[in-house]
Amino acid sequence: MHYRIMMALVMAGMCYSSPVWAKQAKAVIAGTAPDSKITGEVILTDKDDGLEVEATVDNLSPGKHGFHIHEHGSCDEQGKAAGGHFNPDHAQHGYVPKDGLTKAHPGDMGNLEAGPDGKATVKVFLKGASLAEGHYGVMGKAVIVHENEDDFSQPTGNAGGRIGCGIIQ
Ligand SMILES: [Cu+2]
Repeated sequence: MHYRIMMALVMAGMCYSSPVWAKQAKAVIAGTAPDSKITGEVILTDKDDGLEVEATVDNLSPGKHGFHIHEHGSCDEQGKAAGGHFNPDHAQHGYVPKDGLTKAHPGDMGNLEAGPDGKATVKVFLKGASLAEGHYGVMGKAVIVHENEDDFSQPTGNAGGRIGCGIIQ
């Protein structure tokens, strides 16, 4: 009898501790132009207080490229179908690690900076963002790599066209 109660508690504990959402997601980045050689991978890992993002993108032009999460999960029309920045609070544009969610959009990840070899890697923490469903949930949305540098001007950083795109899944 005691054994049965114990097993029931163990089973309940296992169910309770299993998250209903994925702890990790990935966006595979591809160039939006037909002849683009841009490729990349963005790994998003859910932490207690936010989302850790690690990205590697290849075959960029050297220099800085704006890097954001946009609101729609589509890369059609050379990335335009991804819509504007994911911005559930109608906040101003910024950089999450510096500005937080009151002065930045949840997916404002700043810039990727490619070296002379065209390779860029970045690790950024998006405090408050999550893979879980909810106000700051980013699952199914698009990661966009821009043509130009995000200069953090309003409303979206003046980063130009959308040269790379991938959907968070
Ligand atoms: Cu953008």
